[in-house]
Amino acid sequence: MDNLSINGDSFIKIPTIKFKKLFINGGFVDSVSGKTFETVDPRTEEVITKIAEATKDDVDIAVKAAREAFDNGPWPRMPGAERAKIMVKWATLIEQNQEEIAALDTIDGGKLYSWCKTVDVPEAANILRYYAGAADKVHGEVFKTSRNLHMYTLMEPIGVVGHIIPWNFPTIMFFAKAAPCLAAGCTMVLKPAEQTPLSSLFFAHLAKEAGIPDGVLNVLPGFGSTAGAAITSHMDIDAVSFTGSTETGRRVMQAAALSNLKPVSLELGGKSPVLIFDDADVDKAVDLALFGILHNKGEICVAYSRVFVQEGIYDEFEKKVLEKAKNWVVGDPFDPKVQQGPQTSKAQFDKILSYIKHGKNEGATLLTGGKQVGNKGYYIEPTIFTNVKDDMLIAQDEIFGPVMALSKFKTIEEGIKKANNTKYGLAAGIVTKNLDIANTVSRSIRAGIIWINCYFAFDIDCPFGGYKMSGYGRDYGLEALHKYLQVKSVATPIYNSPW
Ligand code: TXE
Repeated sequence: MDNLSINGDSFIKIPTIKFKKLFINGGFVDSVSGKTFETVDPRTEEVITKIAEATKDDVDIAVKAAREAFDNGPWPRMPGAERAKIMVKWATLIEQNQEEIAALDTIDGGKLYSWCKTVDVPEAANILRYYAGAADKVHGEVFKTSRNLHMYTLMEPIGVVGHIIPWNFPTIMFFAKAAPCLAAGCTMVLKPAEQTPLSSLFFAHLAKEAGIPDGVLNVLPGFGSTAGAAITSHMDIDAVSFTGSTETGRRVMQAAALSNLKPVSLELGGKSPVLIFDDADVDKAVDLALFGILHNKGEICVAYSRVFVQEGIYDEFEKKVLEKAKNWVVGDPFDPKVQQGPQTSKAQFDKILSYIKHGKNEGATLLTGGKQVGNKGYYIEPTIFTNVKDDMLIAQDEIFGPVMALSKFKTIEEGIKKANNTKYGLAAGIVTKNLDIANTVSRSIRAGIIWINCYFAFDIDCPFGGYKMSGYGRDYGLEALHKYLQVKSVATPIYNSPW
């Protein structure tokens, strides 16, 4: 690892990239085609390294290994407690490599290093330990039937699972998918996003070190239209778990339907509202709203991208939010003073700027921001639009960047109506001290998670997923474990039953 110096201070060691090949059947291998692709540092727009590119042939080989590991290997057959031991060891290895993993996500995805180190990486270890704890508590039920039958259910692992993950949370997403799947006794093939393959390959290496048997976990960097599509349409993959855009989610479901009807779970886009009521502490509400849209540079499916402020405090809110947004620190994500790094990719950077242009064209007022910061790296100013009408594109489409659509509302009913005026239903926020308002609004908004006086309040024990076009199925909690299990009913007659 090399030392990185920012403004004369030496902070961090930039890791040497050790793993660049596909991870199949317990080893790192070149792709069948020999193809590679470049992964780019969004801070500098420079190529970090070349990574082996999986295509359909590699998916076939990986699925064969995962199938063999499932049908004949030890993983699904060993007691849950044994799987748990290996998963716990994996968690420890992750913690031991905390700084290197955090740095990989920072150079690959522009994420804040300090946040990755103190939140994302420890959370990965937490997720593993949580599901390790569940691995030996998977059981069915026994039924008192209406006939002379002894009937019970077995909870069996669903089989070979395909996971496709996005680029905004490469570490947490990896474990939100892999940990419950492996705890259930499944085997898996995971495709990281093409923009952020580095940490996934590192996790594969640590999985091997922890003792996960060959073939159980396979990691295939590559593109969606080739490797991703080969996973979703594979006849020998039994289930797919996907996180990404709503548009791609539709393709995933279609491919599953047209192949072997595998069940899919989809965690898709969002356009989450936060309703700030007149009784709110304005300073706190401003902090919450800004964190809600600028955290992880707005590349979060649950971002508070629509901010609705009740008319009594609107003017004060607008003045204060403007002041704070102007002082928000954008820059190198390794610098501990920085609050916002670069967007993950050129494509995302261009998409955000084009929505900003669109917002101006459709008549919204640009209160602040709207431009690139500097002239190198995918940095964008914190951007706030006011006078936003609910039917404008910037109020309807997921921009996935540091762009807030701010508007006002009068009554609770109007606020609820505005909040629900979206095809998405992932998250929503409420800022109020009034319990009646909090209770009414939380039950009236159609979204998978409601945060009252907070943002980004996740816990591994609490399920997370979408309503409406934000998808279905849940990650996190025991609900996620059940995605990777299926129920088998067993019956046997009881002769001469006393009952
Ligand atoms: O997403 P894709 P993109 C939203 C966000 C963003 C937009 C586009 O609005 O601006 O999507 O991002 C794989 N079959 N979200 O284009 O395409 C792909 O390789 C199978 C919200 O990057 O959904 C990657 O691994 N897989 C979201 C993953 O899908 C395919 C997070 C996500 O990419 C595929 C990311 C195909 N045909 C973007 N095509 C969230 N919910 O957090 C692509 N992929």
